[in-house]
Amino acid sequence: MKPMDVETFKEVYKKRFEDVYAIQYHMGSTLEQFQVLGQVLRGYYTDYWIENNQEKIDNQDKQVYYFSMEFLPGRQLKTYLLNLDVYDTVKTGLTDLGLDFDKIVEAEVDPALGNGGLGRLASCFMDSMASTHVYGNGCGIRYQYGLFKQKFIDGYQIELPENWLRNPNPWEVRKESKSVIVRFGGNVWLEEQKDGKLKPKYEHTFDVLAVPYDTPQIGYRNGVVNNLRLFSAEIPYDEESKYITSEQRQEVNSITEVLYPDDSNYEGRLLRLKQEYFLSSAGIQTIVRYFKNLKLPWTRFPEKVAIHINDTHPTLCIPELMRILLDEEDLTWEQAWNISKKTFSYTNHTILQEAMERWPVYMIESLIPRIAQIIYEINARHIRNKTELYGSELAYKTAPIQDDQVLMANLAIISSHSVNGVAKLHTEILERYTLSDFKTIYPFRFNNKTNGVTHRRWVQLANEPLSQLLDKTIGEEWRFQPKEMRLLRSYIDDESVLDQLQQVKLTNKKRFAKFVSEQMNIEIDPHAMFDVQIKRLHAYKRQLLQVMHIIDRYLQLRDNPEAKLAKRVFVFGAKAAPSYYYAKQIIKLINALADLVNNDPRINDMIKIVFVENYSVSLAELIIPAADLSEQISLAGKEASGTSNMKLMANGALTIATLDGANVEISNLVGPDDIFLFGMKADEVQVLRDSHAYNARDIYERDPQIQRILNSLIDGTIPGIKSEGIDIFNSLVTDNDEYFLLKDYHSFYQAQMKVDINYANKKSWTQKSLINIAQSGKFSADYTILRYASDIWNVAPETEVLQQF
Ligand code: AZC
Repeated sequence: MKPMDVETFKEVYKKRFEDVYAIQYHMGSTLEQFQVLGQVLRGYYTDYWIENNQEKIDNQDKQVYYFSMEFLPGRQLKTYLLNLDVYDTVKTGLTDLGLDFDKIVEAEVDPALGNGGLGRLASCFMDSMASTHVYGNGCGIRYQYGLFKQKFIDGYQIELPENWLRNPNPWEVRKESKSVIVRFGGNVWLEEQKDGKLKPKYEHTFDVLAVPYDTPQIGYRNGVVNNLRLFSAEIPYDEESKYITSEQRQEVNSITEVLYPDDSNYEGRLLRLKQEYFLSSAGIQTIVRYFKNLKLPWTRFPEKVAIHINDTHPTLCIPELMRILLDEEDLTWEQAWNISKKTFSYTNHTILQEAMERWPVYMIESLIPRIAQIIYEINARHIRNKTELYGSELAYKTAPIQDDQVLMANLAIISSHSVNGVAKLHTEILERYTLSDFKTIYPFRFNNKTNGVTHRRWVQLANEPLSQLLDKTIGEEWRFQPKEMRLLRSYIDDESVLDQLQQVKLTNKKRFAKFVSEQMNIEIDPHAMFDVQIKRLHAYKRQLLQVMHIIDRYLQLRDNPEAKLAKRVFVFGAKAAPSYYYAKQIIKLINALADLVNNDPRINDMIKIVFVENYSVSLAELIIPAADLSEQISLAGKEASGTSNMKLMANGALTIATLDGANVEISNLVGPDDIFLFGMKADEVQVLRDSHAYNARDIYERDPQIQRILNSLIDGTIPGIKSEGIDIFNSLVTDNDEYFLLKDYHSFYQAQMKVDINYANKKSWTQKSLINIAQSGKFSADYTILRYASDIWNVAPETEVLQQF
């Protein structure tokens, strides 16, 4: 890449500032300073971007299209600077100019175009594809409002709109000329053509223009620039007159107005279905247009294009491609089906039944009638073929249409060539239980791809002190090859490295403590253990188990302020889906408990609770480097993988965990001494559930420790909670504790006591922390992407690049 020196940067920056704002640069606001920096950088990378796009066409390299309804990119500025290798130049330049680099960084909005793990994974993957030379194109929706902004009022979660586009976004490029029309509703029928072929005819359709906005995805110091394409719904220009009423205009705009704020429950809502088809159709049309430019026969489509479906949300891509191949390109069903099957692959991210998407057939029929016809045909052919081979029972059980509903996972599985889970245990559960019928029919279709995270964002940028220590200790190769972090292992007895590692942690904890003091008015001691649980609020993730533990400690300390317990700061970050009443009650409970505990002089500051408002990628970047303990305590068998577990580990936090999701792999990597495991295993949970022998009330009645904790929910110990305490109590005792908190509590408590004892020994704790950091490189999303590339997409980059990894 062409080098950029500090002096030139300063000149360019000053000049650009004056051109844009007609004032001197130091008179501008930080927002203006950020905007100009964005423009300067754009001038720097667009050459590569143009070159890359041209190369794609010239070389006809196979393209991967990653369809996701969610991307959670976080702020882009630092990633661009790092990956373009101009981080130091720009930082020094701006500082020389008397500007505040950190403030400028913070002026960028953090686009919350995702709910949680799935969206963040998509963004890590975008970064990794570019960095490993995989030609990957993200396809998503440019929601005008991202995930709601969370506020706590009187301890309750309130949702406010998140207008992330209120300021111009310097990275995106509107590509109006690449817009396509997406057709909804109306009537469709098949009409015989002169040549005897049947072609669909449409009337009274509702047409929407899908306008792409492209954002570059820059590889790490390698000159690669990929593309993230987000579509926005607009009124077609030449159809302006057709949309006369304001309701109709609103109907168009609403399609990409807001991200659906849920990560688990998909009750049938028309708007969400519209969004799914909008993305699928716009994306597929764009791909088809690209392929047609290559002037190759259709049979070669799968050689040039791989389409990945991130969870079932974009599954309508499949019938949409079929529609185009059949209706517009005149292929036969068999030809179209063959092409389509070789092209699509699908990742499953959950086994929670309530999160498995189902759409009533009538909704699909009225919203996208031609697509409904194609799904019927896929269904009919599946049943016919599979009945012949496997008998009708299996054929019907795996069919995409059941009980007048379209089961999106079934549609995705039967129409793809690859189905993967996101951690070893998750894939095993899919194969053995959730999707076992499919496994019988398609034994080779399933594979595992354990999730990963990008160390560029989560270590290099979020944790500069640690990165510098790594450079100094093991050299810089880890920045390209995160696996090389394993070299740190040999410093396990090096007092100086251990001391420095402690200093790094302390620095990060002080930074977070400052934020907490300034923003939340809570004083926390950076020498206390920072015990962190950051993830969406969901019953299966069991934030409530941690709440029980905190109440337990609090009551012990109140009885005996001298009790031998470690001083801890409990950090929570979590949003609850607005309609998820129980999760919102738990939020209120945590806030009420925080009020009580943080202000009770009797316990001597031995416990503080910090529940950060509006948890986001940016907050994660602040919290994770400061964490000592990572809480990964979901009921075994429920968390598909988890990714905060990997980020926290990479930043030297020790994990307390059930053997769930990727925790299993973390545990195997670090060994039993460097992780705190507890609780039932997934198969034990299964046996207990199947036996119907679980009796939570019985545990409550016989177990004084648990009884005392639970009573505090209903006896006024925690002021401020009213019905919440009673409802939560009932969920555990009366409604038999669906997620087995009471069953796992003692084992959890003992593990927490072991954590306390271990934390008291600074040296051995730091050694464990060092092991965790050293082993975390294996969870680099770069490796995960290379496995997708070679096993699923068949686009393994040149051997030269592979050897690097
Ligand atoms: C999440 C899973 O719950 C989590 O375990 C996994 O690590 C992550 O996907 C990435 O694979 N699922 C979601 O976030 N799901 C949705 C619909 O948001």
